[in-house]
Amino acid sequence: VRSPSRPRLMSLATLDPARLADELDAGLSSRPACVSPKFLYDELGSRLFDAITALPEYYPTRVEGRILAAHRDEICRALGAGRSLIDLGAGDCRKAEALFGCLAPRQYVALDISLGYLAGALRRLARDWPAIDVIGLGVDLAADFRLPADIAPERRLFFYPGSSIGNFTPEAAVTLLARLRDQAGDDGRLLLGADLVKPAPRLEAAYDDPLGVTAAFNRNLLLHANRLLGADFDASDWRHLARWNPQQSRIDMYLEARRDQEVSWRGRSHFYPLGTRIHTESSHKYRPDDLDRLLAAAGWHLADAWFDEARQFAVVHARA
Ligand code: AVI
Repeated sequence: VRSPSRPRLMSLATLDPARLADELDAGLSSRPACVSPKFLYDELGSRLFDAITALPEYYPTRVEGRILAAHRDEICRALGAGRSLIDLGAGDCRKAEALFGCLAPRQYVALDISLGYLAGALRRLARDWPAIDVIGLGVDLAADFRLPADIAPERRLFFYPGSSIGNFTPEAAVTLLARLRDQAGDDGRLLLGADLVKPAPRLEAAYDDPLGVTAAFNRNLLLHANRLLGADFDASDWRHLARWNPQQSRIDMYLEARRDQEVSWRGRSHFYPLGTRIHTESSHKYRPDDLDRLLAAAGWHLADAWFDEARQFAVVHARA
């Protein structure tokens, strides 16, 4: 018999450390250097991201929370109770938990690349919500993954809040959403949060805060690389940059070398001249019509959309 205070934790093969290390090695060795934003999320990275969500300049989490709170009953009516709630990039699981009361999920499946960080949040949830079957799954959402058989195949609700879909290129976002559609079943649903286009100064301030929390989040990727690859990056030698890219409708984040430097890992030395940039993340911002097209391209049907008054952020509901 499963103890209610013990969530089940599993990891999919896509989280294999050797495979992740090879991918990071390739990204840091290429010129221009470019790595997947998933490498921002080791345990410390997840904590730093939590701190970002509390910053006055970082509006997405707060605005999305307000939309979810203001339309909670309508959202829950549209989705229907008793589903398997599958939370992508769950982090501290707070956003999903805010919907537990009205969605009454029979199963809660939290997916995250940082399983260690997730485990603490899930232990608390399993204790506080003993009627819900709580499962934690370590997954690389950028990989081709399939949900394990433990997850109920019917009445699935994929919850992807926070505009994390924006951290994928539009093409990769369609691939991920289509993968979800494929595993949703005929009665599956998607509740997706997406950040909307707004003036550049507002966006750049959200990604380059005066306390330097986002800078620490970005630089922590180098500490993660030191651990994963046995590299010897000195994080203080790298400057955080966040720039609005109007052609691609996205914020681009970089680490820029403050001086010429040699960094070694896996028995090889890599030269980064002063000013070299490592592209660490893009955060795409959408227009409401783009979202409609994105969902349709992935085989989903847009059913509802909720916005804040200033139309800064959207929460959309799609049916399979
Ligand atoms: C997780 N993701 C939606 C965040 C974003 O806004 O793109 C990550 C982030 N990067 C810098 N600040 C926050």
